[in-house]
Amino acid sequence: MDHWREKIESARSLAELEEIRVAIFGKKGELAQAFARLKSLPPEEKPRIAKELNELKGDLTRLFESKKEALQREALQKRLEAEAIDVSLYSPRPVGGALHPVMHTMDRIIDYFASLNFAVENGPLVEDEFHNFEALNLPDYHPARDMQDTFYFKDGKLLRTHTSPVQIRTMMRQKPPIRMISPGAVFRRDFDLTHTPQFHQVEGLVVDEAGKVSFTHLKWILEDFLSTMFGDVAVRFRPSFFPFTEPSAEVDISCIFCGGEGCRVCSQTGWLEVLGCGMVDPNVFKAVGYENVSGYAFGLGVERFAMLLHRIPDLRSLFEGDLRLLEQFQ
Ligand code: 2NM
Repeated sequence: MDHWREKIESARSLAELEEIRVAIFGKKGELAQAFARLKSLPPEEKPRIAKELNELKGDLTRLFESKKEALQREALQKRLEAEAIDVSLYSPRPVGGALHPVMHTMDRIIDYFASLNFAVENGPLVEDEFHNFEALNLPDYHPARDMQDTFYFKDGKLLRTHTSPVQIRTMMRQKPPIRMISPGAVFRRDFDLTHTPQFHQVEGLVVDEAGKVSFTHLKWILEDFLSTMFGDVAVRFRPSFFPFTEPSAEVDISCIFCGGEGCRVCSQTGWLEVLGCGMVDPNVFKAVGYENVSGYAFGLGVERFAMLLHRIPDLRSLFEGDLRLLEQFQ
């Protein structure tokens, strides 16, 4: 029966060993056949041969188990070698992320006002007519409330068209003095070369007892803000109109592309419009229940600031998510 031992010893793989196991130990295997032949032996020989067969079966089983273990160890070793990773090999670094230029610009604007103790306030993107329009002295016949300009929901709610409702909510929640900005996304039904349906604003508001806040303060802070953002530029205030401020002004800086000489970007005027502002209209204070106060407010578009600061010529490139643009702001 030594050929069984040799067979087990000779197995070169677990698959081969399994075939041998079936041939020796299987239901119709050689051991089973040998046990079956016991029946035809003379009775006086049966016990001895049966004992020998049982001992042989035990020996072969032990041999089989140790061969199996050895082959398993070998297979594991082979696999470890095949799948080994050399962690000391060179690998290119993954590309790092970067802030989108609009968010980077927003952060710079927030940093300026936060350094002057302005609180940074947030509010809902889905607003109602009261906070987005009525309280801001935009009566219901005002063209800004038209379906053409505003995204309305079926229930009469709307996507805020500016961040001013955050000022309204802050004033209704707190008492003066107030010194705040509201950065965030706003939405308008407008999509062409110079408009996107979603863009970002930062608006600011300062309110204190009547007489304590004047247009002079507004002029100072916006001039300081604009020279912090754009460096050495001239700043000019032009009379304008907004429903929520009186008096109102639009603010220009001298063109940062031509230095005021006149070029394509500034339409040969030498000036770039960057801000709107004014003294808060008494009707706004009435709507939030404030009496005997005065205040100033201002608002700006973050995309426009980002385009000027980074000299990005096409507004749409800010919204396309093209990695070739974003990689330039690592
Ligand atoms: C602007 C221009 C002028 C403004 C007014 C208010 C509020 F709610 F306090 F009345 N918030 N923002 C404002 C004023 C915004 O953006 C061009």
